[in-house]
Amino acid sequence: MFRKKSYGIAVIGILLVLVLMLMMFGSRLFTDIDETTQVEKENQIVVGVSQLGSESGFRTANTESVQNAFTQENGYFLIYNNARQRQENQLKAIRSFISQRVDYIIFSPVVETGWETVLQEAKEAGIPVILMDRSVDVEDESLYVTCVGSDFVEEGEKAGHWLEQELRKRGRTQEPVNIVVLTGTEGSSSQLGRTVGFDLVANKHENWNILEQKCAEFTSTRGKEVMRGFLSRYPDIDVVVSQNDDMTFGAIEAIKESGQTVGVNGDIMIISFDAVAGALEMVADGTINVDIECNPNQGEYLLQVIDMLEAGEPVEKQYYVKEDVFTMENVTREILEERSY
Ligand code: GYE
Repeated sequence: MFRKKSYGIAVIGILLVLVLMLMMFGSRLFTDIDETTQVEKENQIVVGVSQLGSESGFRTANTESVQNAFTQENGYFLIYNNARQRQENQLKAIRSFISQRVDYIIFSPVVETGWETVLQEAKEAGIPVILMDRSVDVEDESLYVTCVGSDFVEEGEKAGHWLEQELRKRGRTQEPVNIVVLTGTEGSSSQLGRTVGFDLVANKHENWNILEQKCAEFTSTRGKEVMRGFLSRYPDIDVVVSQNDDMTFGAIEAIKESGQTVGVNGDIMIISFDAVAGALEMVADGTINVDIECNPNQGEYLLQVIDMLEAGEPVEKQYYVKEDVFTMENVTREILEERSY
């Protein structure tokens, strides 16, 4: 009896100890998981990205590049906003990033002017701002940390230099050459820079007549409309300079519908910018004479810049991405197959 009783008490005792242990370790276990998630969150770098819109193939690729870079696996928490071409939407997005106290703000400004106030607000909140693709026109350059993008003036010059060489080859250095220009979003860095760059070369040639420059908003639909207008006003256009591929696609449609031909063996030479996959195919088959590349893969560069800032290293005020010039001569099958955008 006595032995049985003590046996029963021992079992109850062991059970009690077990329950107690489970409670202790169990709760420790849960606390640990909670703490780990908390710590993980705290370790993530929160980045607010204000993209200007989704007007072009370049833009889609640029957005993808950013989204592929700022992933949870890379240690980031990305808050992404698409401003649909409106500066006021970008201002709103940036202000919301500030109120959420993000660690970094990255944005691609739709136009260059009108950013002082919001950038000042970001600065006062101690949030570093990184510009992507396009730049801003501000007196106080300390309002942003750095800019990762393209040298648009150089891109414009590359277009001019290609035309110089081509006209020399064709022996057309004296007779008039009629040029129309489809420009991108007015006041954007890419429109301003490409215009300045091309004009720098054009001004050296008395026989180059720029008949008209007109904004087609970097979109295919507007490109077609504006090109139709050019064709109705000018019967003998020799060259179309189109500041991006999307406008070029529209412009080529308009030219073909008018009964004229384009490209290497056509009536009208086509100079384009961006070099997205669809346009490179057209370079390869001679529809587009030359495409000045604008590299949208900026996510990797932005990661590097933030790594440097996190390590307390100094960064430069401007980083230019690597870019090429494509003509029928250098667009290989390999390049076409590798093109991811
Ligand atoms: O060329 C165009 C776009 O700013 C470089 O914007 C960018 C331009 C690009 O939408 O396609």
